[in-house]
Amino acid sequence: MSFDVEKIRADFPILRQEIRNRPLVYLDNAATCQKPQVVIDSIVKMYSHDYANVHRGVHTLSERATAAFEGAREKVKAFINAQSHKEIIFVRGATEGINLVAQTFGKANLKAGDEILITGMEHHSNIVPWQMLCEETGAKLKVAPINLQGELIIEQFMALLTEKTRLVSVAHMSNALGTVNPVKEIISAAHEKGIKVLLDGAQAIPHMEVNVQELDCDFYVFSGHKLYAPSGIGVLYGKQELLEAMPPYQGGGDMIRKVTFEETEYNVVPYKFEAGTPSIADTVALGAALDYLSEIGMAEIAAYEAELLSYATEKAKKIKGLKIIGEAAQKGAILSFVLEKIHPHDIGTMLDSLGIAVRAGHHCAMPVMDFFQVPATARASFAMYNTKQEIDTLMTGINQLIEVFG
Ligand code: 7TS
Repeated sequence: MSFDVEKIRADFPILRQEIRNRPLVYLDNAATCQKPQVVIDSIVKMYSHDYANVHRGVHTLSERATAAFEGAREKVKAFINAQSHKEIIFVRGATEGINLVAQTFGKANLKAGDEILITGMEHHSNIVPWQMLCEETGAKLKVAPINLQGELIIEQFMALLTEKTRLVSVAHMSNALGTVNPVKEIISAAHEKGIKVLLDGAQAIPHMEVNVQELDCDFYVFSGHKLYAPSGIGVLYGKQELLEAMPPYQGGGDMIRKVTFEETEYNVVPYKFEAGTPSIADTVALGAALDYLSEIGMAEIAAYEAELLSYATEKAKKIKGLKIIGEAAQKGAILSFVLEKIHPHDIGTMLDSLGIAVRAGHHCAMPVMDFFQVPATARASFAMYNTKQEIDTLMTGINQLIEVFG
C-alpha cells in the first residue's frame, strides 16, 4: 500500500479542529499521540456489547470479553514477533513495565556490589526504578555517557560492561533527543558476558518495526498511548524462561492458582504478573491499534517519518538563533531545540497561540538537560499523520516569535 497521509489524517477525528481559530497542528506525539476512529470504535463496541470481567465468568459476556482480551495478547505477540503469548504481560505502560522488572528480576538477581548499566539519555522512568532497587539491594547504578550529538559513546558503554554488571537497561530511542541507540550491538556485547538487557521501547515502537526475536533483547517495554492506543495499557515483553524464574510483582486475583491462608500457588506466566482486573477495553483497543498500524505498515510509517524529520531539520537549521538539541546520525522523528533569548516555556505558550502543540520542558530527562546545559527544550515530535505543511506552519511560527521577542 502506498502511504497516503491525507487518508490517515481522516481517520483521526481530533485533528479536525481549530485551536485559537487556527487548524490544530499537533506536534506533541512523543508525550502521547492521538487515536484513530478504529480505536475509539473498539472502546465503544466493548462497552456497548461485549463488556464483562475476564478469566472468570462462564457466562457469554465474560467469554466474549476474555476472547477479545486474549486476542489482543496474540496481536501484540505478532506485532513484536514474540515466540509465545506467554511472553506478553499487560501493564499500565512503560513505567510500570520497568518497575516490574526492577522489583522482580532485580530483587531476585541483584545483590550489594552488582551493577546496573544505563545511558546518559534515559527518561526518568528508566532511572528512578533502578535507583530505588539500588537503595534496596546495595547494587550500583552506572551511566554510560553521551556526546554532544546526543549519541551514546559506545566505547565507554562497552568499558562499563563488566563482570559486576547484572542488567543493562537502555532506551531504544530517546524521548528528549530522538537518538536511536545501536541496540543490537549493545545486546550482543551484553550477552557475550551473560548480562540481560531491557529495552525501553516507549519512543521507538511507534516509529519502526520492532522484532524482539531478531533483537534478542531479554525484556522490552512500551506504552499503548504513544502507539495510537489508549492510555492505561502497555506491554512488558520478557523471554519466557526469565519470566518463569521471576517472582511475582503484585499479589491479588488472577495471578494465583490456589490460595489458602497458609500458602499461595502462583498462576503460570503471563498471568502470574497480572494481578487484579486489568484495563479490559483499553487492552482490546490496543489490539485494534496494532491491526490499524499493521495495515499501513511500520516500514512505510518509518520511511514517511524519516522524510518529515529531514525536512524539519533542514528548515530548522536555516533559522538563525535556533539550536537543535540532539543531532545523532541515527534519529527518530523528534526535533528538540532552543532559541536564543526565548525560554522554551515561552516558545510553547506562543506556539499554542498559533494552534501549534509542542512540548516545552525537561521531558522527564533532567540529566539530558544538565548535559546540554539548558533548563529545558522545546520539542516538536512527529507522528505518521503530520505533514510537511504543518512543519512549514511550525517554522513560520518560530520565525514570528524570533521577530517579535528574539
Ligand atoms: N520511556 C521513554 C523513553 C519515554 O519517552 C517515556 C514517556 C516513558 C518511558 C514513560 O512512559 P509512560 O507511558 O509509562 O509514562 N515520555 C514522555 C515524554 O517524552 N513526554 O511525556 C512523556
